[in-house]
Amino acid sequence: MSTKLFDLSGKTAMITGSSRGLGRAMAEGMAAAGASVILNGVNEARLQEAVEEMKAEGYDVIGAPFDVADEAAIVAAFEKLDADGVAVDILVNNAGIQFRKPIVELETKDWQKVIDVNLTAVFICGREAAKRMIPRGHGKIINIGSLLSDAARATVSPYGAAKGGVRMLTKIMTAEWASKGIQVNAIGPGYMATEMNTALIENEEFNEWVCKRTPSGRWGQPEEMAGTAIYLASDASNYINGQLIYVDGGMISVL
Ligand code: GCO
Repeated sequence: MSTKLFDLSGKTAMITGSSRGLGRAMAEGMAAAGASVILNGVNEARLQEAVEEMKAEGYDVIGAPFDVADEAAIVAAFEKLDADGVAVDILVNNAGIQFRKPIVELETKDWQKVIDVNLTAVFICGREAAKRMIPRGHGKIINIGSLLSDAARATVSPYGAAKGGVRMLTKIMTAEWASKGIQVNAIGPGYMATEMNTALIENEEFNEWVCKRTPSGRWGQPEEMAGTAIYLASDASNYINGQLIYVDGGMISVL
């Protein structure tokens, strides 16, 4: 079987929230597989630094600075890509924030911000990408879920509600777009060693829990997301649709 199945040459991938963390790791992997990459971030300085770093590695990279919580900014970003003749073949809806607080202490504004970034942005970016993929008859959309798409823990209600929604939105996008040649799937990261989780890693009790609760016995590394992202972005997954694939060291599967 040819490895061309996993070749992303000639494809352009947009990864939201990709200046660092999981998004950056997936962007690096897709670029190494041949894709041209559109990095996104809300902090323009950090985004430009990431673009320059990846260009220095010899990759074809541009930056698209927009806040995924700002619908007008998303629409304008896609319209600029249109004007520049850049077609997004692969969209990774990765941008996400976390806000940990018990429900009874959580203010609605903080709930809403997490929902806006972690769920509504997936809808808006997905809609804008699909509007352009449908006429072309092909496209790949990869939404980033979470263990919290299926399993719960206390103090992360907006994040879990959003990630549960991402799982279902992935299926509804499939229902509407699979017949148009678009494959929509999700990746569920386990407990990954990212900046979002620094507080958890540095918490001795939580760190011990993750290492004991994860069958692989350790936190995941951002780079360990790249292979599944490449797979779901490539022709190797043209008959995979509506799935959520866990990259979690086995945590979701073992009591
Ligand atoms: C938390 C963590 C999780 C992980 C990841 C697990 O507070 O429990 O932030 O949400 O980041 O989503 O899949």
